[in-house]
Amino acid sequence: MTDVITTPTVGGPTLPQERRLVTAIPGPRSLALHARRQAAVASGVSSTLPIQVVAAGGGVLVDVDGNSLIDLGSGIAVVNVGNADTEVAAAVAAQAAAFTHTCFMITPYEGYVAVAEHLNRLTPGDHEKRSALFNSGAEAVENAVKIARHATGRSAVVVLDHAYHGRTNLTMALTAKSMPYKAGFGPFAPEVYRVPMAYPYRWPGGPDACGPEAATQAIDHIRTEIGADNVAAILVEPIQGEGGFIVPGEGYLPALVDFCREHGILFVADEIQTGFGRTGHWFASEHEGIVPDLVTTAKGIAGGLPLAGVTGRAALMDAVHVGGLGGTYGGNPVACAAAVATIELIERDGLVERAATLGDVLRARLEALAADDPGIGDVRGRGLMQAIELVVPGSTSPDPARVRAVLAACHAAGVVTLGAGTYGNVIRFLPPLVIGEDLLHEGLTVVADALAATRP
Ligand code: PLZ
Repeated sequence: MTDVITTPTVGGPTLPQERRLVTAIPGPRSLALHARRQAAVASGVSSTLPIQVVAAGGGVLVDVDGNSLIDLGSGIAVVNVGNADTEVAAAVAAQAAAFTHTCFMITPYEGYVAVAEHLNRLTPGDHEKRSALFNSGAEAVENAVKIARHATGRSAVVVLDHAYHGRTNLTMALTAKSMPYKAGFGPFAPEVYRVPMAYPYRWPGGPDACGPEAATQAIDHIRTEIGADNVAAILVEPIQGEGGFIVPGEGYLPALVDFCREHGILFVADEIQTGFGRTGHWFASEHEGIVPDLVTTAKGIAGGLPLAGVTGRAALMDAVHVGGLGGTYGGNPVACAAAVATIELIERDGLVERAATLGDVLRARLEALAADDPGIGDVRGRGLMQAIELVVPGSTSPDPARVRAVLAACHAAGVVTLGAGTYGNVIRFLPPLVIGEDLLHEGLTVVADALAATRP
């Protein structure tokens, strides 16, 4: 035990929007808490940057030593509306003062219904929809698979190379990458099949051929080795997240959608990382005009509170028998109050449009960096979901060591940046949609300096 005191501090948008370092990162109080944490918390739960946060808001995180860091990660695409937003915090406080839990399966309440109405309205397509709420992204994905299997009477689920869908047993099976997500945790759920993803930067035939060729390979694999009639659903991230912010080659997703329609297969979009304005549309499927049969949501839905959803065609969602879906906490009233406030804020403040315009700023900076750095092999993404892929110059060999060095330098300089990618060689940028443009530029200048200092 140490004597570190972590008195809560008021966060939210009124926190000074500045990078301010008063100690080394992490500072002495953070390190003391980190030592406590190591003695108390299982080491399998990792932390990218062990500063201990006491307040956050807008585009900054403030730690226990008084440092203010620029947030280019949003807690992995969660606090799209900014941390501890005033209206979200007020909605949470009001709901917590009224009631915190009844269990929607026992005695329901309006907040759950209101979130379902918002999801039905905002997800792609104007067909009749229904929603069900859960606690985490993985739980939403599991339920989408349950619904798809029930509605189709089929069992096979098709997922893509580089996919990430969660850490529960079924979602580990759906996730592609072994280390750290799956290694040693098997056996995994059966009836999960993986097909090629259209990864333009790494496609042997080049980025232009990527979409059609990958679709042909995927469809051929389904026809010959799985059997289209056995497939309940094809599950995709419309832009892959943990896999490295891979935007599928043009034509790939529409070809899969057509194939699904032809064979009675459900097309399920996992919009957990891409949703709620992140990519410059409410949902990333919209960039390609895709209308999924089912959509999973989480992360950005509730301003930081745990909430997730499955939204889909009414006939599919209602195919499940009464009592077949649920869970003690799914659609918790406090989380629902946060979600209603979050969604209203995104709409009222035009944050979807802001993600698009600020995304152009971010993209221009990253392309300028790539123009004179032969170790940046690719710049990609949409809106405020962009990334750079680092490679050994003159090749496409991944350079994860440089990514680790760049991230460490950014962290030391007070900028929270995240890695990603099957090969660990991607740096991803996910700032809150409300971040000030100046602060975004300052954060990116720190990234630029870190890249310059590590140039191969
Ligand atoms: N689907 C597309 O991005 C969560 C996971 C980080 P949960 N991504 C961040 C980690 O290392 O655990 C994610 C996602 C997509 C599903 C999930 C799972 O969402 O809320 O983490 O369960």
